[in-house]
Parts: sequence; C-alpha cells; structure tokens
Amino acid sequence: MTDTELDLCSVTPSIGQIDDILKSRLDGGELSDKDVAMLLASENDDECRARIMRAAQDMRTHNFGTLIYLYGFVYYSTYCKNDCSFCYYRRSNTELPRYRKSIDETVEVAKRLAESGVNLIDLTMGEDPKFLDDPEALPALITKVKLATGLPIMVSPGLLDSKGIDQLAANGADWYALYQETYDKQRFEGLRIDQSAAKRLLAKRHAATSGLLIEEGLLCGLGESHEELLRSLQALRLIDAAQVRVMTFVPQSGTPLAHLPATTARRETLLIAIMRLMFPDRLIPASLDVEGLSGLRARLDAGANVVTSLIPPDSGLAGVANASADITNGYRTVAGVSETLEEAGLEAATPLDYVRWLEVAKWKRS
Ligand code: SAM
Ligand code: MD0
Ligand code: SF4
Repeated sequence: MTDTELDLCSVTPSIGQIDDILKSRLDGGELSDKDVAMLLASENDDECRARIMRAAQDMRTHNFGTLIYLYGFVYYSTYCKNDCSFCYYRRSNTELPRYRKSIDETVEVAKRLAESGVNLIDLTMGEDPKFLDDPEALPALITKVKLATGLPIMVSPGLLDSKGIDQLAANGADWYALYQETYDKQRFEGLRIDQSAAKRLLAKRHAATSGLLIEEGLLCGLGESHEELLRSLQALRLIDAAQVRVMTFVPQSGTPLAHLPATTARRETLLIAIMRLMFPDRLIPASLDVEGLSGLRARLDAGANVVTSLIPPDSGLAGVANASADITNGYRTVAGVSETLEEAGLEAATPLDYVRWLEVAKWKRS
C-alpha cells in the first residue's frame, strides 16, 4: 500500500471527487486502489454514501438486471473443534444447545427449501469431527441433497484437505465457501485462534483447481481501520472468488468478544457497495444472518444480489451470526423476503436463471 493510498484512507473526499470516481467507473474506467481508499474515507458523509449506493445499484443493474438470487441455508451441525473468538459455536462455548442433524434430516430440510423456490442449497457446519473424520460423510450428504433437490450446492464445512475438497466436487458440490474474515495477520490470529490463514487460502486455491467456485468473506465492525479494510479489498482482487461477502460482527454470549459493542450495518453496506464497484460481475450476499429481514433493504440498496441464510421456520435449525433472528416467524423464507424485493424494484431469480449464471461463471474459470 502506497503512502498516498494510506493518506487517502483518512481524508474525507469532496462530493466532486466522489462523483468523478463514480462517473469514470460507470463509464467503464478502472477503479484504482486510490479510488477505493477515497470511497472508504467517505464512510461518514451521507451525501457521498448516497451517491456510492446509487452507483452500486446501477452497476448491479448493468450486470444482473433486477434479478436477485436466493440461497437456502442448512446449518446441519453446530459442533466445532475450533475456538474462533467471534463465534457462538466455538468449541469452548458451553452456553448453547449443540445439535447435529442426520443426513436424512438435512435432506428433508433441503427439500423443503427447494420446494420454497430457493436457487441454491448452502450446507454449512462447524468443523465437526464427526463429519470431518469420516471421509464418506460429507460426500454422502452432498450426493443425497443433490439427488433430492437437483439444485446447485454451496458447502461451508471449514478447512478441508485437498482430498476432501476434491471429494466435494466429485460428489456434486458447486461452491466451496471459506472466509478469511480479514487479511490483517494480527487480527486474523485474534479471530481464528490457532488456525492458519495460509492454509485457508491454499484450500480455496485448490478448490478453484477442482472446478469449484469459491466464496470469500470478510468480517467488519471489529474496530478495523480503513487501511486494514483497503488491504483486505486489495487482496480480494488477487483471488478469483465468484462470490464475495462482508458481514457485520454480531457479539455472541459465551465468547471472548461478547463484550464488544454491536455496530450498525453502515460499514457493511458501504463495503458491499465498494465490492459491487470493484467486482461488478460477482455475486454479493445480503445476509439475513446479521439483522434478519429488517437489514435486507439496506444491503440490496448497496448493490447486493444474493439473499442468503433463508431458513425454514420450524426446522429447528440455527443461523451462524444471528442464531435465531426472524427464523421462527418465517421472515427468513422466499415468501418472507418477496415484499422487500418488490419494494426495491427487484425480483427473485428462478432456479434456471441461477443455473444459467452459474454455468457462465464456471466456464469463465475453466
Ligand atoms: N465453520 C465454517 C467456517 O468457519 O468456515 C463455516 C461456518 S460459518 C460459514 C463461518 C462464518 O460465519 C465465519 O467465517 C464468519 O464470517 C461468520 N460468522 C461467524 N460468527 C459470526 C459473528 N458472530 N458475527 C458475524 N459473522 C460471523
Ligand atoms: C450466511 N450464515 O449466508 C450464512 C453463512 C455460509 N456459506 C453462509 C455465513 O449468512
Ligand atoms: Fe467453528 Fe466456523 Fe465458528 Fe470458527 S467460525 S468456531 S470454525 S463454526
């Protein structure tokens, strides 16, 4: 990072400077790291933010029209051998009811999600030794969900070795989701305790060579500086993730970070808009797992084009960042989000719309 970029991260730009950056980008110009630094620095200027959001929406429309993709989410095991400081499911948290769904139970939930109209099934778990130590478990789960739903599958099982990743692809998975949270070494070590950032990066790189699409994710709201965010965004340019996300940290009881203040989604929505301007053709989630349905419109207005973490109301399943928000009331469903999509002038994609996008995304990376 150059000194100029560093300086630009902390000096609020003028509206004219932001207008110039956005006009150039929408006219097909590059978005330099200096431009990104200035977009970050405008975080607290409402007029600049409004223009950035508008430009991000225009960029999404140019690349995706009004289509919004919908991801059903099955967190099938809340057991985990890791101790991430931010996570409710960390192994040493004794405050939560752990559960582990059987393959048949998971397939049943996936079928209900498919019948509700989602475009993809997201199979997520803690790094549960019961699944990770049995080489047949994950492949069997993926195969059965694929056969039962016929939908594309994203798998978020945590860190797998190369053989395990190859098995995902061989058994019908389309995506491997594994997030760095941050590209700042010290912060990573404080978040993903005793875990290797390099191994997570190498796993994603191997997944890409196995024909899987990869999703990368950042966490925000942990007191990170604009400089740190710029470094993480610069790193996203280097890994070809077809889906990139950012989520606001949600403090969890029973964890070392429980005392941290919950922050608003202002930083997350700015980052979503910047990601849209940096990566116009990527999928960018508006996760329901941070603020539930009430946070959806702001994320869509920032240029997100995927609604994630749709969970059937009476499935006994939890979320990750927000284990319960809007699950039992049925708001985290295709029907539950439809009004918000309509109000935003957007529409739910059909499964065929999604498969068409997916095939092009895979072809571009083949
Ligand atoms: N165990 C797998 C793993 O860690 O990769 C998958 C579980 S889930 C997809 C993990 C992700 O959820 C984390 O990488 C983080 O981005 C997000 N997450 C977990 N706890 C969170 C919290 N308290 N607030 C916000 N995001 C959180
Ligand atoms: C979400 N809680 O989309 C889910 C999770 C994992 N692929 C997805 C982070 O918000
Ligand atoms: Fe386990 Fe994933 Fe939570 Fe870390 S983020 S504690 S690996 S479930």
